[in-house]
Amino acid sequence: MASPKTFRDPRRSHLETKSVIIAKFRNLLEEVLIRELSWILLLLIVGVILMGCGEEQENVVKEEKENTRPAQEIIWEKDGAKMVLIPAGSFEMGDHLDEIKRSQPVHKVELDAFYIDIYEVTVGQYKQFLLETEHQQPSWDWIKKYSPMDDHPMINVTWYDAVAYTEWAGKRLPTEAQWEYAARGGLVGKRYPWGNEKADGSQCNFADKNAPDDFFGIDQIADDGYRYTAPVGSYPANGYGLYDIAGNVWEWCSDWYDENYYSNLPVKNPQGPDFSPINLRVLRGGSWGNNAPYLRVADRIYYAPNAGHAYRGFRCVSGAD
Ligand SMILES: [Ca+2]
Ligand SMILES: [Ca+2]
Repeated sequence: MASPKTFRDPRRSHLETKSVIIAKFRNLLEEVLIRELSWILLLLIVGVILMGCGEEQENVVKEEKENTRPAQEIIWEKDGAKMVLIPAGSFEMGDHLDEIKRSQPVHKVELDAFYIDIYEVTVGQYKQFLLETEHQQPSWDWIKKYSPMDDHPMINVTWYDAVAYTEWAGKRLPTEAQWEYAARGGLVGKRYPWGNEKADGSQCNFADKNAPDDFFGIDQIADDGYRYTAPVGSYPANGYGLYDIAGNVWEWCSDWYDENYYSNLPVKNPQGPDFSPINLRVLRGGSWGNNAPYLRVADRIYYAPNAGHAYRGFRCVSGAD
């Protein structure tokens, strides 16, 4: 018996061929897509890894930069003084407001960064200096009257006493320019470390209503709470975190005094004149025994370097490197 002849519908055959072609095309497309997607995925993974490494690298560089930056506040090991970093910069030194002849002309000064004591040197710190050296003892009975406790500012120091202390501690007296730059606390052209407001007893210790009656120019209304010196840090700090920069005790600077120096000084890190025609050293900031005009950041007075007084003390600076 003859096998039945297979009939093949030509239309079906055409359809099958078409299906095969579509299937093959789909497979090819899938292969291509998978291959391309794999590449894209691989590239994405590599990108993420590289970005991560970049961030890590950036963080390392950032950390290194931060580690090489000087600390903002330090404790000076020798005398235990807290010091704050005053950033490098420039300012207009001198009197903008009151025509103080000895503080003019106003002139631009540029300074490197430096550290400065946030408090005046205290009686306690000065006692430690005396314990470790053979420096001459002061008259303690007299000092106790004005600065009775260890946390009061050291007084009755001559410029030479102050320099001897800085040499023992490994520091220096501030230059007049450093003192004024630090005293301004970042304010520009203001009268006092806190701004232009009149001293009322809340900002610092000066010759207020508590001062001895025979003092000249006492402010009979202001009340700062102290007849003589106050413990250091009893009033608000200025913009750089410095206390008692105005008032409490006058602060010796390293500079000789010359009334013409402001007309003839270098812009960068001025160190004061080479000598004083009248053999005087600069003091800054006013004291418990002075009225408000002496508290001005631009004002400057001067005394013989061997002249101590109950109004006079100091604070120290150090380089930032
Ligand atoms: Ca006072
Ligand atoms: Ca002071």
